[in-house]
Formats: sequence, C-alpha cells, structure tokens
Amino acid sequence: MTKRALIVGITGQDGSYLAELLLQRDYEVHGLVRRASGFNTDRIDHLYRDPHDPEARMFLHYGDLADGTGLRRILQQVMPDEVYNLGAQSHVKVSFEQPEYTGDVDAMGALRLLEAIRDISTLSDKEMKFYQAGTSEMFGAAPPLQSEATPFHPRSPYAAAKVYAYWATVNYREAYGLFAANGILFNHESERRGETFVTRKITRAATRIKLGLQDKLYLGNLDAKRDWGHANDYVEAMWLMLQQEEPGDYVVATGETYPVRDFVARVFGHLELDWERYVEVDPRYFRPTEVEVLQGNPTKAQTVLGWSPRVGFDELVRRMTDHDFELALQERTLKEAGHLFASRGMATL
Ligand code: NDP
Ligand code: GDR
Repeated sequence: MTKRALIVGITGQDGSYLAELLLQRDYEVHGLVRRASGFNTDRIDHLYRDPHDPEARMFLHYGDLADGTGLRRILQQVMPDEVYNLGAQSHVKVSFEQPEYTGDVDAMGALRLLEAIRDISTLSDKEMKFYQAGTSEMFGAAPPLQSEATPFHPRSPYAAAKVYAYWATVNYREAYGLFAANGILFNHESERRGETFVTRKITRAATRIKLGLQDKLYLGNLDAKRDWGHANDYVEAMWLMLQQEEPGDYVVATGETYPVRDFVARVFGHLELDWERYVEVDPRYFRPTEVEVLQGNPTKAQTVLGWSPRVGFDELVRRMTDHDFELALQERTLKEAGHLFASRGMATL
C-alpha cells in the first residue's frame, strides 16, 4: 500500500528535502502552499508534475496554519498516514518584531493541526502520525550539552511558541493516544537555506565579494555558538521518528559547536579572502536576548533511530560556498551582458 504524507511547510528548506526523501520511498506526497502574489515554490519546482500526469505523486493544496478550517478540509481530503508540521515563522530575530503572528502560526498552528487530527482520526478510525518541528532554540539559556532531559528556557517569542507546540504534542500523545513525535532539531543548513539566516547570508555575501558584486558584509553577534548540520541528513531523522513502534521526542544534532566567527573565517578562507577586511559588526542584527551556546547530545537518536549525520562542518561550509559561488558567477555574467541592472535585494535581517 502506498503511504500518503502531508507536509505543512513543503516550500521551505526542510520541506523540500523531506518531499524528495518521501518520493524516493514511494510515498504520495501532499503539501500545503501559502497563497502569495508570486510563485513561492522554487525549492520544489524540480519535483512538481502536472496533476493530469498519471505519474504525478506530489500534490499541492492552498492552506495556512492560521486557517484551522482549511487545515481540517485538507486533512479530510488527503487522509494522510503521516503529517509533518514544518510550517513556521522560523526567523528568531523577526519573532521579536512579530511576536503575536509568530505565536499564532508556530504555537496555535500546531494546536489547530493536532485538534483536526484528533477529531478526524477518531471519527474515521484512521491513525495519522504527527511530527512536530521542535527546535534547539527551546533550550535557549540552558547550558550545553543539551539533551532530551534538559529543561527548556526559551529566549525569544519564536522559542516560546515552539515550547507551546512541543508540549501540546506531548499532551495529545498522552491524552488521546495520538502517535505524535517531537524532533528537537539543532541548526541545519544547506544550499537551500533561506538567505536571511546567518550561514547563507555569509556564503551569499562572501562569494559576491569574491566576484566584486558586493563590498561589505554586516553581521551581528559573532560569538554565538551553534551546532550546525546539513538539512538533508536531518529530514531523515524526522522520517525515522514516525517509523518507530512508539512515539517519542528526539534531539537531532552533530554534537559539535562552532562560533559564527569560525563559520565566517572558513567561508572566506575557502575563497582565499581575509574576512576581517570585509566583515563589520552592526548592532542592528543583535537580538534583545541571545542564545549563546547550542550543542546537542544526539545519543538517543543514534541508539534508538540508528541516525547519525553524514555531513560535517567543513563539508557543509564547502558545499554552501561552492553552490553560492556558482550563483554569483551567473549574476556576474548577466550583469556583464547587460541583462541585470540591479542586484536583487540582499538579506537585511
Ligand atoms: P523555512 O523558513 O525554510 O520554511 C518554513 C515553511 O513554513 C515554509 O514552507 C513557509 O512557507 C511555511 N510557513 C510559514 N508560515 C506559514 C503559515 N502561516 N502557514 C503555513 N505554512 C507557513 O524553515 P526550515 O525549513 O528551515 O525549518 C522547518 C521547520 O523546522 C520550521 O518549523 C522551523 O521553525 C523548524 N526548525 C528549523 C531548524 C533549522 O535549523 N532549519 C532547526 C529546528 C527547527 P513559505 O515558503 O510560503 O514562506
Ligand atoms: P538561529 O539562526 O537564530 O539559530 O535560528 P540564525 O542563522 O538566524 O542565527 C544564528 C546565530 O547567528 C547570529 N548572527 C546572525 N544571525 C542572522 N540571522 N543574521 C546576522 O546578520 C547575524 N549575525 C550574527 C545570531 O545572533 C545567532 O546567534 C535558526 C532557525 O532556523 C530557527 O528556525 C531554528 O529553530 C534554529 O535555527 C535552530
């Protein structure tokens, strides 16, 4: 029997890798797409086939985590075996500027999904397994190493909303017997990472600087330390969590941590540039409360799920930098041919 999955957040970094993984494993994949004035499906365009094509196995539905009725309708239509909630206002700094919206989407959005699954699976007697995208940000001020046993101390509206969603997921498991699992994923990046997150902001800027398309890179706190892996490895852990006999909560991390400054130095070093000539600190990128050090202990994921990361820090830096160097080359070629008059607005967050 073909399994059916619904991915909320399919257009995001993780959603696109998870859709690839599930299609490779012969799932029928359904994804929620937000209505926007332009196209917002860049990351999954390579997977898309016209629904009239008999080979099509990925289907998109308009929806939003703020719209509970729509979520219910899609769940009833699709009747998925597995639901992955990856949808979120996922930028920590933005959450200080839009706390109410972030709470509505990241906390209440998860609750809306859980409520719909609870009702539909009770009425239909169909099990719908649920994955909630929890985050290392929930640990916030808690000192490293952080594991499943570490108490949460969120440091942003984003993290507080994710803590709510985490406990709602645990509660629906305990109260109603739902197969509901929380991943507590540490930072994971990729060639598809949003350009306002620090790693991609650095690789985009450094490669453009290398080709004379940009002069400076302005960053915030260079001392914050993060445990960075590759997104493609991390979506496999999500899938594994829903293949277990019993639902549970898992830390997914590499176990290594590096300051932002080291990421900068390695990217510029890879391009044979001296980063200190180009990087300036601008306090506008500081957060009202910062998360200083994240370093996860992935022992449970290793032993129970049999999961471990394949891509390490150096390879992550190399892959992202090489990818963005290609993008910068394309941009330079277009500019020199007179086809590009203005560079696209680069990350300001
Ligand atoms: P992205 O920001 O790349 O993707 C977020 C996705 O959520 C996008 O598809 C976005 O749609 C969608 N979305 C945003 N708002 C809504 C809404 N109101 N209703 C429905 N969908 C919405 O995040 P990532 O792929 O990096 O992360 C996936 C999830 O994992 C997020 O929940 C994030 O908070 C969490 N997480 C991420 C980590 C990381 O390091 N990447 C670590 C730990 C947790 P659109 O494309 O239209 O914007
Ligand atoms: P984070 O990722 O907040 O950890 O959340 P981000 O890349 O935004 O920041 C990492 C660290 O870098 C510092 N920093 C800057 N950050 C940004 N964005 N821009 C800058 O110019 C800059 N300069 C320094 C930050 O202060 C921070 O310490 C990500 C998101 O994907 C969340 O959704 C996810 O839950 C967590 O990772 C785990």
